Amino acid sequence: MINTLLKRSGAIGARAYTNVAARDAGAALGNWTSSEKLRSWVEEFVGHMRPERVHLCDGSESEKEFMINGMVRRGTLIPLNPEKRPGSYLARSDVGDVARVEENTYICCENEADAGPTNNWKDPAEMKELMMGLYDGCMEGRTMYVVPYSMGPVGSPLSALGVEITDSPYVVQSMNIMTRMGQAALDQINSSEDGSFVPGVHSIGAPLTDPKAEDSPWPCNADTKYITHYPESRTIMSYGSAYGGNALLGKKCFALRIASTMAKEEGWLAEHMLILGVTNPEGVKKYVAAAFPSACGKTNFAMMMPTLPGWKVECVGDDIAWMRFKEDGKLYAINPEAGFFGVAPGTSDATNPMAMGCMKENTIFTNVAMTEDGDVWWEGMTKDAPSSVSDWLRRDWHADDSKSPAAHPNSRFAAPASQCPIIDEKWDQPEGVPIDAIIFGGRRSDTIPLVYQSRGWNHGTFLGATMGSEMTAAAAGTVGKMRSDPMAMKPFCGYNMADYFQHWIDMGEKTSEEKLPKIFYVNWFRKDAEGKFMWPGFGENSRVLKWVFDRTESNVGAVDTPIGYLPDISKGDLDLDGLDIDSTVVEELFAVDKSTWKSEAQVYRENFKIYGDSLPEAIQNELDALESRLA
Ligand code: GTP
Ligand code: SPV
Ligand code: MN
Repeated sequence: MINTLLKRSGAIGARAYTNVAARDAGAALGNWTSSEKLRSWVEEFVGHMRPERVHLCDGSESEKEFMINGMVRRGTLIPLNPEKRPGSYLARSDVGDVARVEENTYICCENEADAGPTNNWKDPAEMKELMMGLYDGCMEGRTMYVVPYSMGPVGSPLSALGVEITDSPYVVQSMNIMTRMGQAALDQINSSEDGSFVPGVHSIGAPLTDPKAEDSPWPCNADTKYITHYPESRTIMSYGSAYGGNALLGKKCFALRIASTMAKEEGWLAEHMLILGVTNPEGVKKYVAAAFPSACGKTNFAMMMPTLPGWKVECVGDDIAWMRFKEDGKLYAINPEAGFFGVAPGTSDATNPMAMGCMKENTIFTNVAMTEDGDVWWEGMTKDAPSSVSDWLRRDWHADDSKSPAAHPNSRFAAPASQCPIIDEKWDQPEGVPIDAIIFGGRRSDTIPLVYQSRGWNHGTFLGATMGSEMTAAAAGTVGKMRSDPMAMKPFCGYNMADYFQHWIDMGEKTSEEKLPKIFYVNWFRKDAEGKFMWPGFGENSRVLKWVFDRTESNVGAVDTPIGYLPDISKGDLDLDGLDIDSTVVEELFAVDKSTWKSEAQVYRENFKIYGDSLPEAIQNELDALESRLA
């Protein structure tokens, strides 16, 4: 107890955290936490996973320094040139561990039907047994880190607490960037009545049984990976991977899969959405949330530099939104994360200067290339590639005879949100921001227009439910393959997708029509016959955002089409001033061809078949109505 008091008052010099031999873990835990639930849970896994040491995290600078030094010594992190990228490091993963593994991701609830047709399911008891088998002695020779964190501002009624056990120091320091990790979150757990938190167990599955053998810079289990969720007990168990959403359990596992089931029970929304603030030239500000599938433009849209004069975008979050209706009848959103885990390739001063600003310092890069002067590089970062770099596979790479990209297509940067040059003043506020518009969007080379508006909340829910997108490198699988990805939640919904649609319909009944956010659909990724993007995208997307902004107050026109409301280009509804674009291209970007759309609707009908009778009537009605408008 004295120890704890001293630590909190900062009286213990450099070492505020606790790092002890495993046999001393029990006593250390007693000093660290008053939560019986936390203590006994950690003790159980110390006994079972048999780490050599146990490290109880406090999220301090001294802890960060200690852990980073250790990772640099082991070759896990390479310090970047401090004159180019102060406080920043490069990590290069194992080739067998480069993205989320959806095939090995499971929702384990009592009834298979509750996981629904879009999730892998296993009986919770069976899966736990399998996981406990894998966890047996899995941390031998390693340190177990215990990581308390808050998703959302510490103490906000919209936030939630978690604790991750892991044997990856890379995961710990990534969590330090991506969440509010450390003492403040632990204090919340200690003072909450039931010590309530979401327990997440994680191991890379690579015990160091031979003390003489050299450790790999990126230890993981190349063959066996399991990412498992137990919504009924609100717990997470992950094994084998140290990459992104597989391992940083606060992100997809908690803030989406577990949180979506909590949200369903408690009447709120946990969504794969960015949140941005947009101010028009008159100084009116609104907030917008947008769901695009992985690697389909959320980070870019969230930090966009509008090309339209007088317009300003500020960033609240780039990946996840937790949203609730408040007493005033409006929907409020918080970003549960504290950092950005962004896609590197394609990010440049031209496409996303604000993201480039976020990662100027204190950033962990993973699987990008390293330049000769100790900085980072990836495809698309500069117009011309440097003549030679060290690629993500640690090989010499030469621009003039390169057969493969220097950076992995799913290479990423992890940077603190507070470093974003256009971070919104309310991003860290416990009360959240009021949402006026929700935008859905996928990566579609054909059919879907640049932007259109739904006819109302239920139709908007239908647009989300029918979202399709071409797959990206964010998940293991075939890049470019079309798949149904409702609301960008196909890989992240912790329960039956059909019930999730119904939950959205029900949410629309919680407030009056005029207070509900207006729902839109966008597609930046239409391609021409040569396979080139037809719309310039990025900052030019401000033209679309302006139309969305003005539509929320009916300040701009639209034309009523069978699929929804589109800007009437002939009447100038979409501001194309100063944009060098062919009028035939614009026409095509907004064409609603009935026969194409009849086939599109047919695809929706096909995709809905997996839900059988559980597809909500309201959604079925929207499909029927679309087809009759197209007839
Ligand atoms: P996750 O972090 O995986 O959830 O991805 P995300 O949705 O945040 O996607 P991100 O903004 O990182 O963009 C992914 C890729 O799409 C990058 O290579 C971008 O350069 C590219 N991209 C983003 N916006 C646009 C756009 O408006 N037009 C085009 N053509 N490409 C874009
Ligand atoms: C995504 O795939 O949507 C991501 C990256 O945001 S990961 O954290 O790996 O899930
Ligand atoms: Mn994402």
